[in-house]
Amino acid sequence: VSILLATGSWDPSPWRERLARHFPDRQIAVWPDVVYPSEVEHAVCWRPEPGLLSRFPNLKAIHSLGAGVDHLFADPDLPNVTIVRVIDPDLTNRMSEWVALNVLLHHRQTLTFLEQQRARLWKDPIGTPAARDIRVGVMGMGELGRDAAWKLQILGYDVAGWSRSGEGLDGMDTYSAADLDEFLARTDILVVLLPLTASTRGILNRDLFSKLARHGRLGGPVLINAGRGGLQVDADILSALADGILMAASLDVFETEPLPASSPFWNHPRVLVTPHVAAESDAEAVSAFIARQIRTIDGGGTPQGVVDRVDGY
Ligand code: NDP
Ligand code: OXD
Repeated sequence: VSILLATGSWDPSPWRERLARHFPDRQIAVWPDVVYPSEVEHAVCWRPEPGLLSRFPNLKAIHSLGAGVDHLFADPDLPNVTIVRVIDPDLTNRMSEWVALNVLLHHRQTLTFLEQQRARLWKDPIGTPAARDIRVGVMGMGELGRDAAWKLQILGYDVAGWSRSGEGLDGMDTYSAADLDEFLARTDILVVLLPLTASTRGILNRDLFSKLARHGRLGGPVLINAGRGGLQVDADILSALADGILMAASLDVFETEPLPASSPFWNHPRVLVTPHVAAESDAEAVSAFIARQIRTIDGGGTPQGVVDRVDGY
């Protein structure tokens, strides 16, 4: 029985090594070196090429190497089998680190201080507001959003969430999809941890930015997106930054990845760019998670992280 490994542009070696350790009795077939397609029961993938997964007639499950599954739904021939995504404390902690770093970065005006440092400029105190006076809004209160929101609350921020159902964390205001405008109106720093689906594509646009709080303590709203590039309209972020609808942004994801060298984001003084590394999939932790789900499925049980094909996340 084999496990197919198709890692797109990622190096397959660390994944093959870990999966082989978890399943010494199984063949780990690294695409395109698959000898017997009919033996493949599990596919472990990151951005597999469209049409690839339909070639395995006995496939039981597709395992995403990350938390997101939009890369799988991009395949029009995706077989109708169980889809499993990563839910793991290692990944969650990494994302919360990136979110906390970026909320603190904008709250503590680090982009301005970097400019001043480069200019050898020492200025007197500027009246930094307290964390409790900064309203952070977390869009997407799933596995990642809830952990980040909770950690931001511990840092002292005034945190609220937004999710489709309105479910979030006990003791924290969470707005439902219908209350988006109300959520935006109380938000100084918008943290986005949504999945990319038909209903979230392009949601981060000029109209949405213009509904963020206008009189917060930071002097203007800040966008922090580590969800997916397809959630945002890059050109709208740039124009909103140009006319003050947004004051600054931290972006880990972009409409086109890798971000083209010609993108104005690269040297924008009010934007921090990271290359889709907010929460990297650690081969050790993520392989262990996937191995557990493979064993559960093979034993007839229900794995963790099953994706709803209709909702797309
Ligand atoms: P979850 O599925 O656990 O959570 C998704 C959240 O988004 C839920 O709260 C859900 O609402 C909400 N949501 C979905 N659709 C809508 C909608 N139409 N309107 C309002 N809310 C909506 O996902 P995770 O937290 O595990 O991951 C989120 C995303 O983070 C991933 O899909 C991936 O794209 C991205 N990611 C990025 C990484 C990076 O390095 N940049 C790394 C890992 C993940 P409800 O609770 O009501 O279902
Ligand atoms: C993920 C990612 O979805 O790395 O896990 O983007």
